[in-house]
Amino acid sequence: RQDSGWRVWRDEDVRKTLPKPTGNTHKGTFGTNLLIAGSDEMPGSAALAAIGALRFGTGKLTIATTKHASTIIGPLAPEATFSFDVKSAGIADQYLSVAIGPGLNPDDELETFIKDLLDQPVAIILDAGALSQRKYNDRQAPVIITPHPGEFSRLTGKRSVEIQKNRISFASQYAVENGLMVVLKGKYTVIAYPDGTGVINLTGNRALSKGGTGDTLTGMLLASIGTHQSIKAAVANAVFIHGACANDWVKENGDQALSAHDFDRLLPKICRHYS
Ligand code: NPW
Ligand code: AMP
Ligand code: MG
Repeated sequence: RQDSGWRVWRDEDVRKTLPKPTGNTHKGTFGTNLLIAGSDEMPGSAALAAIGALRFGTGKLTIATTKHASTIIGPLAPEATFSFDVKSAGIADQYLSVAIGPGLNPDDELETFIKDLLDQPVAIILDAGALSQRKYNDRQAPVIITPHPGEFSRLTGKRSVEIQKNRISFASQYAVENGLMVVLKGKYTVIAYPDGTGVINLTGNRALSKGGTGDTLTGMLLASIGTHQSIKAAVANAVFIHGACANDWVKENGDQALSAHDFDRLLPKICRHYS
């Protein structure tokens, strides 16, 4: 309902807010984005996030990962550069936005790194291994968390079934209390903003219920922040277009065969459709 500050994010919202080509741009116009993702065991998570970022408009992408993972990611995303010793200090001088978590082990070392990262004045997207219970002290730069209901259950201590019955109210409460944006994934992804407003996304379908599709969304969000004027629209449009790709896919292929790496082909078509 409009008066509650919540509404559906519609086709016309996307058409209105998706960035239009302007002026004489160069690869640095939209900043360099940093993806901290992937491990020896899960190199694909970083590759799939990289595909999301590169196909959703990132100018330059650096991936902080392991050397082994880089040999797998490189051939799948040759546009990306690598960092093997990323430090949180000074990150805001080098990067426009940071996404962290896909394929990372949620251990103490990672938690310490994230605490330091949260002190830096840079937009941060936290997903997968980077989602844990923690305090978010006052920050000016945005934080976006992207849990599926299982991860949101770990963050809130609430049961998944309870979360699914109260998706909007639980996501909104968490967003307001912690001063961040919550992208609560699943059928009808809920996007809660820290001011208590939010949008509901209706695109997407069960073809997305496959390992890796969330990693691709994280990469898209990373790119989206750099190309949009409004961070609210940036988040909503990434979620909308991600789902719209799956809707387009099922029209011709049904819902069984979609794989996360199909976004490499789907994103150019769907971005063009909405721009
Ligand atoms: P269940 O199974 O329904 O009982 P995890 P993950 C629950 C990386 N990946 N509604 C589910 O409960 C990621 O980036 C790497 C309700 C289960 O308990 C992460 O770093 C890939 N519950 C890491 O793997 C491709 C739901 O949550 C738990 C739910 C782990 O991520 C795959 C599962 O969540 C993957 O992306 C829902 N809609 N969805 C690669 N190729 O490298 C999930 N749950 O334990 O956080 O596992 O999401 O697979
Ligand atoms: P993750 O669980 O992190 O891999 O993320 C899965 C992605 O697929 C999220 O963007 C979900 O919103 C999306 N997704 C999974 N299942 C469905 C579904 N049944 N309908 C719509 N979107 C879905
Ligand atoms: Mg995930």
